Amino acid sequence: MATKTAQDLALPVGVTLDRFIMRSQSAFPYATGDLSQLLRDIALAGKIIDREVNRAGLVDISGGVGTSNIQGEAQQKLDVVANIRFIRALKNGGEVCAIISEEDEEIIYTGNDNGKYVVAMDPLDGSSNIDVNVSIGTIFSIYHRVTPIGTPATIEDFMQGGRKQVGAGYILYGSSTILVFSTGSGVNGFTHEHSLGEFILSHKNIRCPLDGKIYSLNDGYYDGFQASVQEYVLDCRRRDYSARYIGSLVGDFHRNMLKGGVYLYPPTQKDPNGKLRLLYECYPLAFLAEQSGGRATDGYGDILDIEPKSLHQRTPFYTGSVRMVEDIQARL
Ligand code: AHM
Ligand code: MG
Repeated sequence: MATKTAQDLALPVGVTLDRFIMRSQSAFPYATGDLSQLLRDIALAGKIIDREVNRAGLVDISGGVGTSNIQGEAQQKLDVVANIRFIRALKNGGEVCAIISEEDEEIIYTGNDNGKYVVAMDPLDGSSNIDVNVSIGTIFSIYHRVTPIGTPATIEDFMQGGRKQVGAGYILYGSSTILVFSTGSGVNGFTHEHSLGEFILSHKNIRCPLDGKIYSLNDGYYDGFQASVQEYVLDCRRRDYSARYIGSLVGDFHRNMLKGGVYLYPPTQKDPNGKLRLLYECYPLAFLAEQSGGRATDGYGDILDIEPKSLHQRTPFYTGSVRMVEDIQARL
């Protein structure tokens, strides 16, 4: 267990996100206050989506909207709503010049060419769980733009590679709503206190256990996995590991980061590059994995070292406790 520093002990019980950001601002990269404001904007978007998610069963906003996203998957109404809300919050916030989203093929320009940041996001991940009251999540990744301020952003701003992220995180809409993020000095989680309308620091300096006994993958694809992955799954069974798979990446990742475990989305016969998207699913979670002492690989090297080639590219993904990820990687 991490030893408490004098600064830890000085923190009052119930630190709000705002206060935490204010206190740690000097530790942020590009500590000008803009990134702090951007995190506040993301938190606000999270609260708005949280409200929509909680109302989903009450008003007729869940269910397919009849369109499909660029990957050809049925788009749920709530995905569309979350996408619109998130984009609007970032536009209004003014810190972001451009966004890429799982729900949009092209770069979205916010109209704020003076914004210093670009954001890659999956506004509502876990689409198969939206309609059935199971945890879903928002994932985000933040870069400092590389193109000149005052000009329109370009694809170059999004093609910097995972190690250039200045912040990343997710909001998990589960049994409670939690915002988890890192700006490069550890990972912290803030639980939404609905009655106060505030995110309160609830998971300080999250550390992913070095080893674990939980494995998370879609066992239904077993026959389509390569032999080494099949062998790993058999070993997990022999070792009496627990199989836990929600089918919402954020939920599976969150549990494994807290309890120790590994999440796997290997190549399958159907999806030879895996299913998950590098820029707005794997990079941000890999950033959090490393920041919490865990690991994330595509089976060969660190996810954060993969050179991006296109906005919506996919990659195999193995992430969680270091020893478990290394065990898999050694077999591939
Ligand atoms: P989505 O972006 O359409 O929601 O897909 C991503 C989700 C992940 O949250 C989850 O881990 C995975 O897809 C589940 O896929 P599968 O149903 O193939 O196991
Ligand atoms: Mg997704």
